[in-house]
Amino acid sequence: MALTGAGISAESGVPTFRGGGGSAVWKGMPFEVISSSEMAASNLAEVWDWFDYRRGVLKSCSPNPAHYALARIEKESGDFLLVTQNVDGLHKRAGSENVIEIHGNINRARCIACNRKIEIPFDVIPHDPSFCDVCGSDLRPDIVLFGETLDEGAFEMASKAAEHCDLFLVVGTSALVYPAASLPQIARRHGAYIVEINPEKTPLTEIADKTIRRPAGEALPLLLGL
Ligand code: BV8
Ligand code: ZN
Repeated sequence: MALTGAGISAESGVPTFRGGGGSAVWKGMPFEVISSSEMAASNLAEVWDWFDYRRGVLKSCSPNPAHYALARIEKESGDFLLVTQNVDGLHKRAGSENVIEIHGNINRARCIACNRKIEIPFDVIPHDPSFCDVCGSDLRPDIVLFGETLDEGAFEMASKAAEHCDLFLVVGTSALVYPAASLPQIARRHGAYIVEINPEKTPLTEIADKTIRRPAGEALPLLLGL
C-alpha cells in the first residue's frame, strides 16, 4: 500500500503546505487556521474562498509521472491500496481506482445538515450551488478540516490494510498530520517494509527501511524500471 501527501502533487504544480521552509498562508492566516472546523463554523464564506482559490489553481494541474506510476503498480500488483491525504483528485485522474481519500475531495461539497454530497467540477468557480437542493441548508467543502474526525469507515479500512501489507510506500508527506501519519507506524509494527520517498527528512525517516531522497516524479517511475 501507499500513503501519499501534498509532495506527490508538487511536480504537477500544486503548492505543498509545508516543506522548503515555507508554510501555506491564506490572507495572513496559516492554513491550519483557515482549514479548520472553527473557521467553517464562524466564517464558511472565507473557507469557501480559500477552497475556490485552490480549485482555480488545480484547473491547470494534471497528474505527473508519480501519480501514473502508482496507478500502474495497482494494475500490475492486483493487491494494492492507495491512501491519500490529498484532496486534489489527481490520483483518480491518473487511473488509480483503489483509493481512499482520507481528507476528502476538493471537487465535492456536502450539506451541513443532511450530509448530501454534491460534485462541483473544478472549473465552476466560485463553487455553485451554495445550498442543498434537498433541505436548503448551507453546503461546505467535503473535506476533513483540522479538528474534525475522519470518516471512521475509511480510516478503519486504511489501518486494517496497514496491519496486513508487506510493503508500505510513504510518498511526499511531512508526516506531521494525524491520524494519517500513524498508518506507516502501524504497518511497521506489523512487520511491513517501509520505503519513504521524499527529498527531505521527516519524522518517519527513522522508521523507514529505505529512504529515497528524490522527487516522487523521478523515483517512482525508476522503481518500476520505466
Ligand atoms: C483529528 C484537508 C481528532 C484540508 C487536512 C498535536 C499533536 C498531534 C495531533 C494534533 C495536535 N494538535 C492537533 C492535532 C490534530 C490534527 C493534527 O494532526 N495537527 C497537526 C498539524 C499537528 N489533526 C486533525 O485535526 C485531524 N482530526 O485529529 O480529529 C478529533 C477526535 C475526536 C473529535 C474531534 C476531533 C484532521 C486532520 C486533517 C486535516 N485536513 N487537509 C486542506 O486540504 O486544506 S491535512 C493537510 O495536511 C493536507 O491534507 C495535507 O495533505 C496534510 C499533510 O500535509 P502533507 O500532505 O504531508 O503536505 P506537506 O506540505 O506538509 O508536506 C509535503 C511533503 O512533500 C514535504 O515533506 C516535502 O519535503 C515533500 N515533497 C515536496 N516536493 C516533493 C516532495 N516529496 C516527493 N516528491 C516531491 N516532488
Ligand atoms: Zn441538505
